[in-house]
Amino acid sequence: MSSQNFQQTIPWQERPAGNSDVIWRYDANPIIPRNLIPTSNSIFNSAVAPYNGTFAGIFRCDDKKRDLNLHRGFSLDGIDWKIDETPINWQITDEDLNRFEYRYDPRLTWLEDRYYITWCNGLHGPTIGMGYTYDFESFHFIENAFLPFNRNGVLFPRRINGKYVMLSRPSDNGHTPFGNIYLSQSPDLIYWGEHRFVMGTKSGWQSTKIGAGPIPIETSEGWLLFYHGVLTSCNGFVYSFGAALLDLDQPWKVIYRSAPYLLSPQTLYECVGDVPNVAFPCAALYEQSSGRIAIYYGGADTVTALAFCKLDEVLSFLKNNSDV
Ligand code: BMA
Repeated sequence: MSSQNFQQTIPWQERPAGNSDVIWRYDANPIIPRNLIPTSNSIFNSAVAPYNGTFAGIFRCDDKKRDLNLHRGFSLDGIDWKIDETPINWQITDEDLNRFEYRYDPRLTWLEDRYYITWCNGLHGPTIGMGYTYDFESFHFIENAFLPFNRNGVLFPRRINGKYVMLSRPSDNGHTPFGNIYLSQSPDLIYWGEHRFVMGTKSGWQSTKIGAGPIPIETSEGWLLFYHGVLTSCNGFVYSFGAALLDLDQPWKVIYRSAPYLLSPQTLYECVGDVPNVAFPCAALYEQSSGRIAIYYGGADTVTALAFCKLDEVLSFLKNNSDV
């Protein structure tokens, strides 16, 4: 287990009768409506983690001025969330870094002795901001990991061969029409280097760009990574997600990669919203004892939804449907 005090049951619902999908949706989706807090225009692409027998989360809340920022939330069951009305107040000691342009698409992981948060941080263009908290009360900014332009920074939940490891997706300053997943390594979570290419675009649902989603899940066969893939239709981008299995010791090596998507925007809350046709995962809870996985994803850049799968079924799907 990569998380602290992980004893609680993760959200779960059995696969509906007659459904043979590897990933199925929670039947009461979306779990977080766009207006859960009075100031929000939308709450989506957010991250959660087990915390002291409950769950804590870092939520992307776009407000009614359309500022993009991160808010803290808590939940007893991982489904019913209380989210702060005001954004997280980061403690930032370096004046040069203490300028707010935007913060969005957080990822959250327990790593060694605290919770780390990475997000797309606007500072002269999108880059990867990093911070930490011990208690979800005070939040400390560390640094921007990379130069702009970059998005989808996802930390591994432990060091690999002594180094911290992060996936990211170098990009541009707009609605990037390209993008591959890279990996970077660091001795101290500040200086990042030894960059490696992990995987690039392919045909169909992942033909325009791809980006890492939730924190990778460690399994005996490799790191299970859910990632989003984008197709450009005549009506704009379509964001689906699939999965890959990365080598445990050299995680830039891809062992399997799903040729078909695992979930694509098909329901009303995925197809209709501020940005139509988006299913964008940023967090997954894994329960080792049962093999259950609960995936949190944003619907249409508007709401937060939940989906479920089982580790052994995802792995066997990957083995039988892989195109690396
Ligand atoms: C990406 C990010 C995501 C968003 C997606 C679809 O570039 O900005 O936050 O969900 O576009 O608009």
